[in-house]
Amino acid sequence: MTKGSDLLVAALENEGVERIFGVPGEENLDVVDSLRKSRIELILTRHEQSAAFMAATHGRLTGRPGVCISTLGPGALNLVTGAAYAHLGAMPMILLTGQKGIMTSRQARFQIVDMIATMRPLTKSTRQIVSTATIPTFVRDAFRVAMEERPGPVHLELPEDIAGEETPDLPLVPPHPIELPVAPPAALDRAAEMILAARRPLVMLGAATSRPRLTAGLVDFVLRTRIPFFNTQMGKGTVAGGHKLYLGTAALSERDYVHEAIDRADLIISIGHDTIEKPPFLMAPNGPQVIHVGYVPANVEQVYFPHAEVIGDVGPSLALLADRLEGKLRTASALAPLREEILARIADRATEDRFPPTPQRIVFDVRRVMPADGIVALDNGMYKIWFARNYRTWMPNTLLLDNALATMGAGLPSAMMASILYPQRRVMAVCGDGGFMMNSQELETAVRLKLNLVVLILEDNAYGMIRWKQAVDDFTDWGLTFGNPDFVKYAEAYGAKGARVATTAALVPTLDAAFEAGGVHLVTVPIDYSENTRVLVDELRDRVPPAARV
Ligand SMILES: Cc1ncc(C[n+]2csc(CCOP(=O)(O)OP(=O)(O)O)c2C)c(N)n1
Ligand SMILES: [Mg+2]
Repeated sequence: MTKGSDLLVAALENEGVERIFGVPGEENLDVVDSLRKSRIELILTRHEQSAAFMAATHGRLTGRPGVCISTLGPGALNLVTGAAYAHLGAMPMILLTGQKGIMTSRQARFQIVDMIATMRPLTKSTRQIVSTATIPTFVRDAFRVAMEERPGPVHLELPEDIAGEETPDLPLVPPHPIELPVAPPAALDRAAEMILAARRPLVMLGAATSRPRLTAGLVDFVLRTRIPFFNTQMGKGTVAGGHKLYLGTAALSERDYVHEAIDRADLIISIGHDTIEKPPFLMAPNGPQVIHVGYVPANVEQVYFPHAEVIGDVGPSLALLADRLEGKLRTASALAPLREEILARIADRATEDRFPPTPQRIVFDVRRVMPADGIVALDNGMYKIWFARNYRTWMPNTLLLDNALATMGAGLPSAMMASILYPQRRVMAVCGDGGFMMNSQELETAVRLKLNLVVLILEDNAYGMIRWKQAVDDFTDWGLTFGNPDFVKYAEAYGAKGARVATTAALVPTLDAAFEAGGVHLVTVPIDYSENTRVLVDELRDRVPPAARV
């Protein structure tokens, strides 16, 4: 005989789970005891929200769900932002929460929140386990649903009495590999015909192209067709940003230099676009034709309504599409000549010496200290636009940013997850002074886990992005500034190392030294945000779309 929690933990082991992140409560104590006897590591965090961000990032980087755990009510409610982060961002994750016993009610309604109802709009599936007999199938199904396209979070609630209930050893359900169907020939023929008829085709790589299973298929498609490409923020890195056909990243929805190419295209092959992202461009009735290539059909939006779709396993479907196109595309590179100018404009002021440094300079310097496989995880703030726009990626999933929920507070936990998964690679979290403080308590977790991690804090003593929007919309500058702790002492109080960058020239050596030394480092640098308005408003306002120019 075993008990419910033993069965749950055995079912998690059966799925290959290696670690669980979270903060247990008394309702999880049976599960904690079962974990103690298992191969699974329990990684305590200092807030449930970070546990969920870490588990979601595990899903994003590996394609296998990360697992997080909390108690009932208050703990479970702390997971909800992480659930939404994974749900909007399409990251496979399992959320396990406790609950009071369901067969008796000895504590009346103390701490009870209806978490099944709470999680319903935030997950792909949410279920209470009401009998030990269902644990093997519920767990297997949870992993299947979480990983299946479009991936996302699944919630399981295990009440205390079911966790502790004696049960015979029940057989587990073995996982099996999943092959997805490829797009049907009729859809491929239709798409090929449209592409062959286009005079100025363009490829867009969207969020779903970051799925770990897809990378090779994308590179092949780009190399075989030689159509220039750009990417959305979350599609960054899927084909190397240094590639001769890379035209840039759509960090804004319009007017940026990359839109020079988008506005001129007569056909966009939109691969893996997920409209959960802030629009990379705005479709209009007289604009380019759009072919949506995806695992799942496109959502139809006011700003995205594709004219044709190629739905199926994206890599193999693209190979079949390339078979129909290779060698027949006479105008494939029509837009490629725009590349030099777009990239030169974007790189403007990247090497300027002024102090505090410009965002462009910070992005440039971070790129210098990160090897090709180094991972930068961004929190949310003004600098995200600059990194999306200016940071060139050479490998998939090396710039982790959230352009879906776009929540503050995820930068440090997602960097920690990357550092756990890839201990040999350089990992840096880049955070604003606002977003960093939303989960800064995890510095303790990072130090305890002996991670190698550099956290770069961009200090403007403000919720800078909102302050900028306030100025752009002609509101009075009011109500969005704050004071900061002494970040160097703050790091030291956690047993991490702290450094303050006092000259622009010191940024690269300080970051390099931090990586060389290993361990957890916090580096703080002030940032000159006057560039936000100078470039993103004034300079781009004058960039008239080419259609209006002729
Ligand atoms: C959890 C959460 N709260 C509020 C916001 C709205 N918001 C977006 S950016 C931002 C300011 C971020 O400030 P900071 O982290 O200091 O970065 P900065 O823009 O100053 O570089 C705010 C409040 C959000 N996206 N997420
Ligand atoms: Mg700030």
